Amino acid sequence: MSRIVTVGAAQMGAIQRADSRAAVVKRMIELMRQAAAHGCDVVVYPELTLTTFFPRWFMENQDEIDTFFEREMPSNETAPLFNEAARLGIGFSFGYAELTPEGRHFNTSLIVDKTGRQVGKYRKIHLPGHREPEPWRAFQHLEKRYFEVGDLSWGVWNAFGGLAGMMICNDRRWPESYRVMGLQGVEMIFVGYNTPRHNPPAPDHDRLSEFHNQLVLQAGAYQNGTWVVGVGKCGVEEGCEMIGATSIVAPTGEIIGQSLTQEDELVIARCDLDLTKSYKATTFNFDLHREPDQYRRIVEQKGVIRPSAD
Ligand code: CDT
Repeated sequence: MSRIVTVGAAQMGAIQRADSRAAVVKRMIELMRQAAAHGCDVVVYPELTLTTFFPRWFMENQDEIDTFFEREMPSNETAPLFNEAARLGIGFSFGYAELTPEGRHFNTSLIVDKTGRQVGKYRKIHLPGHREPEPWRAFQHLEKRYFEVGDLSWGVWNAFGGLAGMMICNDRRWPESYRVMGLQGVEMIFVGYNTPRHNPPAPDHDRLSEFHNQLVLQAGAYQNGTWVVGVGKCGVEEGCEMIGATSIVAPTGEIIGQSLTQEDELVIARCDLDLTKSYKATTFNFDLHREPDQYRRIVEQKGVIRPSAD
């Protein structure tokens, strides 16, 4: 038996601060049309797709910060994307900065099914970077300042004939993100990212940026018997270089599709959701082989031991 979902991973090249939402949505629609022409069921876009990666800039004026946030979804500016998807009969997932009616700020992503229904929402939990500006950096990473920690945990939803879930960028480096969805039987995880090549606090990691991206996507897929679709916003955005390496990873842990450029590029793969079954039923049969009592026991006895600062 097979349950094929054809996925289009819609990598996006740089989006500058001066680029309008309308211009970005136009690029997204172009990739969506390519995906539909190739028979894709779903097209997946990066984290914070609609704007430049604004946490690289320190802004004090909340009105200015809020210009990067969406108060409603769809809005007048994003409606053309939703309308085109409905016309094409294609699902999609993308990230955006969400400002709720209560004034809360989240780094959010959505799954919209082929009928245009918003089936799933996720708010980023692992917010990297720092809260206070660090003037020594050429580029800030102020996610902790501009967003609240997501309050929805990691759900999974019936979509595209299987169980789909989401995480956002830095979440992919943490095994807990995959495992919480793995414990709910997830079969396909969508993860958009904006990953600068240069990591100011640890520049010795820079040469490993793509390797670490692949490492976590592949390990997360294999260890949870799930497909993982990792989609980057990349290229040189306002002088800041970000990695591409958009990848579609099978439950085997193998990368079966990967981008070749640092620009808008669609990576397509036919993904059989039934390939998840043998991993979930054997090596990673959680009911049979996980030992949560033992995981907890030593931590409860000793507490969490943190490395010293030096
Ligand atoms: N957007 C985002 O979460 N970016 C972070 C950069 C951290 S630097 C290691 C990421 O994990 O890719």
